[in-house]
Amino acid sequence: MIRKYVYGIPFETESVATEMEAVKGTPAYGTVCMEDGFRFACALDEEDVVYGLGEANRGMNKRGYCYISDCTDDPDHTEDKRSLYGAHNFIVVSGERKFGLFFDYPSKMTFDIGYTRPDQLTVSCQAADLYLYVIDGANAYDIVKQFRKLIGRSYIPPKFAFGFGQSRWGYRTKEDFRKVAEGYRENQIPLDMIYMDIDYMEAYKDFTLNEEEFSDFPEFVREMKEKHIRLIPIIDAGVKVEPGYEVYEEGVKHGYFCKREDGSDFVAAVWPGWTHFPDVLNPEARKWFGDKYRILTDQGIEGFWNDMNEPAIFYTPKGVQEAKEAVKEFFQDASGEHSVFFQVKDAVMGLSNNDRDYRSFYHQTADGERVRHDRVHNLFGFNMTRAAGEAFERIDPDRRFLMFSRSSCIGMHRYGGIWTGDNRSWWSHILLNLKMLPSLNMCGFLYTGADLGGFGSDTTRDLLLRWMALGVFAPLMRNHSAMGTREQECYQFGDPADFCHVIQVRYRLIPYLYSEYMKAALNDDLYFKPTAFVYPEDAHALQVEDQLMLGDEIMIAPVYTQNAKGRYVYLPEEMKFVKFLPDGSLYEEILPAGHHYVEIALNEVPLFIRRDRCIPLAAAAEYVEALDTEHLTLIGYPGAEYRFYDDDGVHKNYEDPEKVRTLKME
Ligand code: MIG
Repeated sequence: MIRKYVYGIPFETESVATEMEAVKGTPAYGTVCMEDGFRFACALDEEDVVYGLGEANRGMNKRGYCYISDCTDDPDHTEDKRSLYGAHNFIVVSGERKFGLFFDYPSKMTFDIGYTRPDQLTVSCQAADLYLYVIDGANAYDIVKQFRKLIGRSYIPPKFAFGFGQSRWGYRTKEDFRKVAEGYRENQIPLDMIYMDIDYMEAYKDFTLNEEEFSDFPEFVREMKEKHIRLIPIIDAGVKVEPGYEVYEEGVKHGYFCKREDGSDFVAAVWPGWTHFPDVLNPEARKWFGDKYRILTDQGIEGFWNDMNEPAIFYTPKGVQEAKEAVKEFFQDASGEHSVFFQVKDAVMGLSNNDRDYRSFYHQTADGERVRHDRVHNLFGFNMTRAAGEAFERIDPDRRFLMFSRSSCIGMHRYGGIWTGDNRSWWSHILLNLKMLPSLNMCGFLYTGADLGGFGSDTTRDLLLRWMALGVFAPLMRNHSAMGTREQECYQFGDPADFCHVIQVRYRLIPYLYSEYMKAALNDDLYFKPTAFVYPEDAHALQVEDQLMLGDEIMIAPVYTQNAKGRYVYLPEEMKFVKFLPDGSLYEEILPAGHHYVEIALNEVPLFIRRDRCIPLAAAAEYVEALDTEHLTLIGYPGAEYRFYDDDGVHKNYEDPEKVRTLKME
């Protein structure tokens, strides 16, 4: 049961896909105060667990910290951070009382979840203009499913997007890409995608190609496709200011860029230097920007990743001016006063992603209203990706395109997935990745994954292997790293056999993973769940933060500690422990419910099959299209049945009942 409340005059975010009448009165469970902005408060019982918030820091249980929905480009995901790239304002309180809350609000919002006071939840924002959805249900899982129905079906990628992808910031030339393709193919390591980061463009101009290298781009795309590898280019939010550059000229001419108060085009520096931001909140501008993706799809490209769309700002002319003055004053000042030093420090350190800049430009919305950016900040990434998603519908309505974004807001889950941004080669980030996955699913984001091996800092062989043994299960499985860090393609660590094995396990599992993804997407269900969602009566399961349920059949429990030879795992029921061994065989052992220590070597991939269930396995292949899904083996409990969904992975006729067949394990 869902109730919708309205406060003030909300901005229509289009996060929710279902029309609903608002009800009068105050929501059960809490109090609303509208004196100074908006504030929802309620008491938390000792036993309450709080789920949700999607792409947020810390645990699956969000209790005990303060989170701020404020899409931010921050590459330091340390434990103290309150904001990451997304704004996912959905939480579920689960204890004696069980209810979900969705705050449909487009700007900065604070979730104090037992932080200021351990027994109090307070959700607040500056403007008392929003919709609040309150969801009652039998349990947390049920509430999440109702919410997912409310916000509309999650994005469905093409099947090739379940293959493995290699990326690195720094690939620039054809030779760079060929080397990666060869590194994988020569070593028989499966691969479906190579990502093109910003250096494929000419001077970081969106929808252009570095002509010297890619004068015959369609030919190069074809060359890679012959190897069964797809190139996936990045698109950044900022459009370079450069007379003669078509995208710039058109945008200026038609008024499609975000504007300053005086009506001039807003200028911010990002990778290309000075840029304008396409006003993706304006439907006409959104259509225009989306249609630009056609420049690349016409050349054979079938997928993209959208970056810098918080939108990230390095600096603005105004910020630079102020910093300059502060620096000048500092050097002229002989007083030795600290205050002058701190002033210059603040002015320089605060140049990037500054609130003042976000307050200095405007969008033109559907109804012709002008709205200041900071009031709708969290909608930018959503609408940039929506621009692409809506364009794909026009380009080829029957075809699926790969699309994922860095910044997001609930609503964007209908148009694309997300990757979780600039993590580090830290062991703690394997665990952060794991904890985020079910929370993201709760908010509609099913096609997600982290940069395996870590984006920033130098990786190590063991870290990459352990992280990949988690990534094997994430719909988006990609190895990506930053310029200047140690090279981390899977063939850079001596004998690649172990990496080859781990990725082969991924491909063997794709029939199952894809089937579970499709069932989750088509039924507004979860692909990843906390164990507590499946075993709500089990007090231990309620506390597990380092294991996940995947689909209806398996549980995963990767190793995330350096030098560990295994790990502790909790089984809420009897399960079959399966390890994929490097020689291609399986280790299988039935373990009773309870706590266990299981040994897992660096080159083994573990999973647990639930009692009386089974999953299909394919023979390994070097790319998704080569997988034989007609001849599958089943592993798990003999006599069990599995409802297997499969389709061509390209088109959208999902509902055809022929696509599901029942497999029975002998
Ligand atoms: O300011 O395009 O998160 O994946 O490699 C950095 C370069 C810009 C940030 C993305 C990262 C990408 C990088 N980008």
